Amino acid sequence: MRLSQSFIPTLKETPKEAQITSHRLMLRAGLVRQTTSGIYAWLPTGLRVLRRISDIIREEQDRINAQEVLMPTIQSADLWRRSGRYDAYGPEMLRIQDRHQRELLYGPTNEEMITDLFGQSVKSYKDLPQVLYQIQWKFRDEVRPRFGVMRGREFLMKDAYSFDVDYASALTNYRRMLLSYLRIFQRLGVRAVPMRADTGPIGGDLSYEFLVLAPTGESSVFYDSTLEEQDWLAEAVDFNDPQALEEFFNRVTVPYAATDEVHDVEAWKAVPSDRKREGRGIEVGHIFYFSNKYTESMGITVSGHDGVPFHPEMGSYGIGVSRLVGAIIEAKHDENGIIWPDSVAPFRAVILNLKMGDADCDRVCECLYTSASQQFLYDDRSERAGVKFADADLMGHPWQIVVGPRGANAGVVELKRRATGERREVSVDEALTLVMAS
Ligand code: P5A
Repeated sequence: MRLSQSFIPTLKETPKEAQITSHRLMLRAGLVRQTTSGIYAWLPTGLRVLRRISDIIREEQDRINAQEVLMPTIQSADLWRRSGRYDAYGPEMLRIQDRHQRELLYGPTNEEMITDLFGQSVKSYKDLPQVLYQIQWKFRDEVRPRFGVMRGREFLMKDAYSFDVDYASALTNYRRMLLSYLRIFQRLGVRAVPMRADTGPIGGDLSYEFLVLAPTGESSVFYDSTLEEQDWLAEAVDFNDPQALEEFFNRVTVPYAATDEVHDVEAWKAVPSDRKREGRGIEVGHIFYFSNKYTESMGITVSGHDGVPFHPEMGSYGIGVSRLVGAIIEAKHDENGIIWPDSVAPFRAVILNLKMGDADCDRVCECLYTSASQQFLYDDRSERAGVKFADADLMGHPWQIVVGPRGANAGVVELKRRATGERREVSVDEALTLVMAS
């Protein structure tokens, strides 16, 4: 994309309404704009990040054989009356009436809808297990929307739902999902620690939250530092082997880690003091096992191997996709701006033309740009070098390819790595190879 023609409205001033770094940087880098309280429009760069996060989530969910669906955002109130949650959900639910005075709502989550869809189509234990997921907008009329996309009212969630014949197989799906989540967050370039948590309005009796550690997080957390050091991608756990999953789950969830809501002071005492970590975290994922809470209340049965109907066991598994954009920035920034991990960056690199109109600069830049124009941002504005450097740091592209007249004449560019600040002079070809390999 050519910056001179793009819609990336960066701001020089720090917006007054933004209280935390990620919110400030998202507005300044032109990723989002608020349209009304707690509701955001995603501009081209922000949308690219949202898509890259979604793509990684999809790959990892597909890997464990979860199947993608897309459910509507608008749901009928009757569906929620069947589970008994219509009244229980309270003022966080946005309730709507259509022209025929039928009661509808903007879905805050989809347990009811997926349970109903499942019940319409699955009649026998032979069709189990099933794991379905979607990436779809949700609405929760939060009392205090704040911190930008971190606690919005409309937000993008990946929500998955599992259906199983019995407790043992439900637990296997739950553990599989936990492993999938650990892989997802690591691929997104952040450390998310799994912690025992409260279940809230979703219900059930087994629940883990995934928290990105950051001082601006809304949750207080207590955890054993060994959890920070794991390389989950290096784990060769076979997703299809229930025993391997159980062994893995036990290994991961034994070290102490809990949010303040379920903090166990006695268990905390047993953690060696040099490994005790207390701090704050941003909840980026939450997984639940709730047995047959929804299948039972909504009257959904399938026939068992003995012919006797039963209510399938369920779990649900959420990731805050739009919140993650904020959480990644909270974890990855410096005083100059965002530092995107390669895996989610909106562009692989920015090309900085330090002297627009100089024949050598223009030629080298065009040559670089046309080699992968969809993945590069080309700063072809007639701005001072200082402005271009500042904007590049603010926007956080993993690489900056700096093209000045003297170097360009000799076929040389300066390559800067945003995360480390390291700079080196390389040939145009070498620059391309390094950038494309990361
Ligand atoms: C799990 C999937 C659920 O709703 N039902 C379907 C379950 N869980 S949850 O914990 O309530 O939400 C899942 C994740 O969504 C993100 N999230 C939010 N993100 C931005 N703004 C909000 N107001 C908001 N509320 C929840 C969180 O990351 C949460 O873990």
